[in-house]
Amino acid sequence: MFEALSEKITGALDKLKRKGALTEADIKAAMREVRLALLEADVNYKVVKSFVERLSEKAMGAEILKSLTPGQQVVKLVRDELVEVLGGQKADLDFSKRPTVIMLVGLQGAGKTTLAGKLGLHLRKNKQKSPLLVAADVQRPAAIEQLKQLGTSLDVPVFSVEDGQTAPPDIVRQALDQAQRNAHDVVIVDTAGRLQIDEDLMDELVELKMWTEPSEVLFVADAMTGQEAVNIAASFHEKLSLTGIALTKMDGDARGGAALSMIEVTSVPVKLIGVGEKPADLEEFYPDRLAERILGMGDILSLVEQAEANMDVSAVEDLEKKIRTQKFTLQDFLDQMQQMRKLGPLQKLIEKLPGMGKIEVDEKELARVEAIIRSMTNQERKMPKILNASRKKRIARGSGTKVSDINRVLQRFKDAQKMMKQMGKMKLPPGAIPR
Ligand SMILES: Nc1nc2c(ncn2[C@@H]2O[C@H](COP(=O)(O)OP(=O)(O)OP(=O)(O)O)[C@@H](O)[C@H]2O)c(=O)[nH]1
Ligand SMILES: [Mg+2]
Repeated sequence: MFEALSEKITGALDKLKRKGALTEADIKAAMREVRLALLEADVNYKVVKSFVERLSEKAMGAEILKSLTPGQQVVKLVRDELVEVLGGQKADLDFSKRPTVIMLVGLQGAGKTTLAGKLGLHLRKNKQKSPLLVAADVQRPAAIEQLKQLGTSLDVPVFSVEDGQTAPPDIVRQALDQAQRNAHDVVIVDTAGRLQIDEDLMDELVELKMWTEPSEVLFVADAMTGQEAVNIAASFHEKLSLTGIALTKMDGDARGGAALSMIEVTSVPVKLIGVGEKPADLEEFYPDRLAERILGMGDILSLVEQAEANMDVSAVEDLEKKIRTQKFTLQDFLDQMQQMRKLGPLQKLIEKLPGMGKIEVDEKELARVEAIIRSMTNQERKMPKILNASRKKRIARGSGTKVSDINRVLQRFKDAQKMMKQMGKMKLPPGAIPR
């Protein structure tokens, strides 16, 4: 997602960065490329127009052109303007009411039910909440079963009524009683989707909203849909006064423009993003991080959060200590690789690292590295210096590789060590966003 956009925009801006001094013509040329990149990414043309106009005006300012680093300044402007288009500040879910009712609405197949499960898991695991999922999609019999199975596998309780006649508002009312009895502080309501937005569906949702007074009405939108998503979002918003958007399938290869346009057109903030089919593939949405990801500045913080949620925390702390004290060994390298595997496909992780968006992960190569380290003795893992020619030959035999492969791994490890030394010296206050 956003890869093509990211590539084009960074291309245009890199040209600016390389130049010492900038002329108005340089900026105009860059703005033209930014404009094209956005249009090609399927961003609504009106949104593009106002975006580029705002940007050009600021970029042409005398202080930018005369500054010592005009290219950098323009990049910062683009970043700031992108953050604005993406909603500006991060918008949190509102948990002030108890129970907090979160209603999920949207078109058929948008990912509502999946999101209900993901959100339930996220709130239980990371926010110390006690969520209750409610199956208020009575259109499809299979829908209730889908949510029940999801809830069971995630250890999040599901409320349902399967008599085939109770209407969604009644179901939700009963669910709220249940929530009260069982001390659930969040109630997540999964509603029925439709292929087309029809009056009946809307009326049902409006009624449901009236009865349940939800804290959040989240429009679940498939990021892969094109321009028409903008109008659909607008009409849902008109009827239901949405409080947020949840963009799903952000892991797909959509161009991303519809997502950008939806935010700008409805002014409803994106609060959550779905980045895969698995229950853990949910992230809170940070406009600044996505803007920086689009501009190739990486998304280290989401990565760190994802890592913290999935990794063994003591192992991470341990690793951090080793990095700081520079005692990182090949054994740690191996342990770290195993921890990384727990985070899922490496490609996804790598894409979040600054400047690494284009690197392809070679899983075979990783397996080779692992095999090589496994063929070393403990002492060798701690002190790779002792690896002489005969030891290397033994390891090559043991791991089914060549001595040149081993040298390459050792060189990489040295590079990693060097990088870690530098990281160890960096001092960032916790939670600081590197700009
Ligand atoms: N790749 C990917 N697939 C997703 C994501 N979220 C949902 N899906 C898939 O999208 C399909 C539809 O998801 P559902 O959650 O059933 O959609 P829904 O909105 O509840 O659909 P209806 O109940 O029929 O209206 C499923 O195959 C999901 O696995 C996501 O973030 N990434
Ligand atoms: Mg569903």
